[in-house]
Amino acid sequence: MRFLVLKKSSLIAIFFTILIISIGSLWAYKTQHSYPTVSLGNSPNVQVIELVTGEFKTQSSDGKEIEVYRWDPGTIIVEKDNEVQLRIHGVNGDAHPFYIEGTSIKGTVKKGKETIVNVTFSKEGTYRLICETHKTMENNGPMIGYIIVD
Ligand SMILES: [Cu+2]
Repeated sequence: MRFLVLKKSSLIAIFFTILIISIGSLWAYKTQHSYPTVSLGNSPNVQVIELVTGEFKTQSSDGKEIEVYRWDPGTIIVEKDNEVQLRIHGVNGDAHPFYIEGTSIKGTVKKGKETIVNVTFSKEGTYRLICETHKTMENNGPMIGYIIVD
């Protein structure tokens, strides 16, 4: 009969190696099930996205004021066929009447108020969230956000 003889220090090293691998696997498994980029509402199936209306302001070299309103974040990514809730907080600008291109969704975001939009996209693509008041550079825009449905 043959015996495998191990030193005590080898046994300790093997034990710690197994322990570190176990902790690593557990950590990898847990992070796989977390959602770091979106907040989830009451229902785990609803993708809740918080947006604000922002503003950039500066002066050109000849002293002219340049101003642009923006949706922030300017680009969001959502899942196809998934219920999405946009919570848009009005910060800069009094009112932003908007629509989402390719859908029947319309609304207005007012300063100090929250506008909630529930939407489910059944087709993949890039949809534009457009403010009707600030559509172009001449009108303190383009206040256009991009919704990527994947
Ligand atoms: Cu606007």
